[in-house]
Amino acid sequence: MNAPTSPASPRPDFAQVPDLAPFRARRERLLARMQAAGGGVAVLPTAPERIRNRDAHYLYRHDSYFYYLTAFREPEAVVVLVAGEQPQQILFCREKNEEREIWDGYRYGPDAACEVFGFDEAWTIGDLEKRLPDYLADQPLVWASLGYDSAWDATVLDALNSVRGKARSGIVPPHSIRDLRAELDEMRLVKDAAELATMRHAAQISAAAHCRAMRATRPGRFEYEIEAELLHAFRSAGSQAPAYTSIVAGGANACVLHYIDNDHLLRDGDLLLIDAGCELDGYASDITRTFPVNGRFSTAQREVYETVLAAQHAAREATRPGAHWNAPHEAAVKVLAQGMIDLGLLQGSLDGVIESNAYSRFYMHRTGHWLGMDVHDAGEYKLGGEWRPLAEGMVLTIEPGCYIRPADDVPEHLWNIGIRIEDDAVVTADGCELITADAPKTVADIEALMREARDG
Ligand SMILES: [Mn+2]
Repeated sequence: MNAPTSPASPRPDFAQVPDLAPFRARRERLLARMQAAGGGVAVLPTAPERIRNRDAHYLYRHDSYFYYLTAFREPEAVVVLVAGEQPQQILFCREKNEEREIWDGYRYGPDAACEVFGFDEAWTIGDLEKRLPDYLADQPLVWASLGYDSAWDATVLDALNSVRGKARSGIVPPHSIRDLRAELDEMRLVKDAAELATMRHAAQISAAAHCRAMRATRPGRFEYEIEAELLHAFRSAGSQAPAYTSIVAGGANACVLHYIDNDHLLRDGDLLLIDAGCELDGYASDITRTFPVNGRFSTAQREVYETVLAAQHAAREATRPGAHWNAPHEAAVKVLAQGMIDLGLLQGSLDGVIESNAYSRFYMHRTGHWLGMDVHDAGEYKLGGEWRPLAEGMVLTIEPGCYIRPADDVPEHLWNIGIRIEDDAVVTADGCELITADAPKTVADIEALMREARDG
């Protein structure tokens, strides 16, 4: 590649540009889907930069849909894909600007971006408003995602109106707007080989981070110290950022499902629940482990833990091609509900506590979600009113839990026990593979790892 380089700042390592073949293949597949649905033009922007406070920005994160099709990570970019007899792939991006590059670093500019990322044409983002109507002229459909960003909605509608304004010169404007996200959601649901490779790598980094956190945990440390161990493991392995804010919840904090303060002291005799995963090259991982701060489960903690672990096993067994989306959840609920009866948390029959939803007092979330570029990834869970069947290449989490808040009718020895066990599963030809299995989760494996860390 002979991309022009700026004297102002070096071009990024080639390693930062991934293998582009899968991205091209996705653009081709989208164009084929559009063509089959009537043709037209797809327009898709990346995410805007966001101010955190005053003139400090949040760490920039590209839009997942945009990255999926382009591999391009700079802000201020739009991709235009024209279906039909002569398909066209066009990128709009920031222009070269040596002054800005001194402050903010390298930017490709249209010429280099066009060549490196494999587009037919590329233009500066400032040309978008001027050029977009030309791409829409005489096209039957516009494929766009509206309603998420009013500035983008206005850009698309202004372009459409501009084409409508030329009707008297014989130009035919698009007659309708289709939902681009719906099309991409279906594509994103089944991961290709490149995506699975990245997700496996992300999962391994996160599993290693959970091991590091277990080794570092002991009474007297603070939750944020353990969070720092996770962040160290993520970043030092090349992950760009956590995929979501890490939950490091000791003792009663584990019963707050989205606890992220992470500022409490870890006490002898408490459990520590960690829900944390890294993002690697645009893909999320999502692991939860729960373990004793002092390295040894108490009898009560172990009883609840084994119930959640058995529920996870049942959900995993129910995760295979052809099974419907809700099957793993139903399997987990069955085991958890029976466990709650056996523990004395609930009274009545198994069928009774499931039908009445009584179990949801202690298990109030679902057993999983799609996982991919977004931690709660794109994709419908139902099709035509029915839970959709699982298929090879889909990726989901399996994360049953049990959260016991103090109450008069709850046995006191179980108070403040909060447990979740979460792995990332790839649906395979005949079942599923847990790609986060390197993080220990049996009582014996967790206690062995923590003993080893303590005794050196
Ligand atoms: Mn999750």
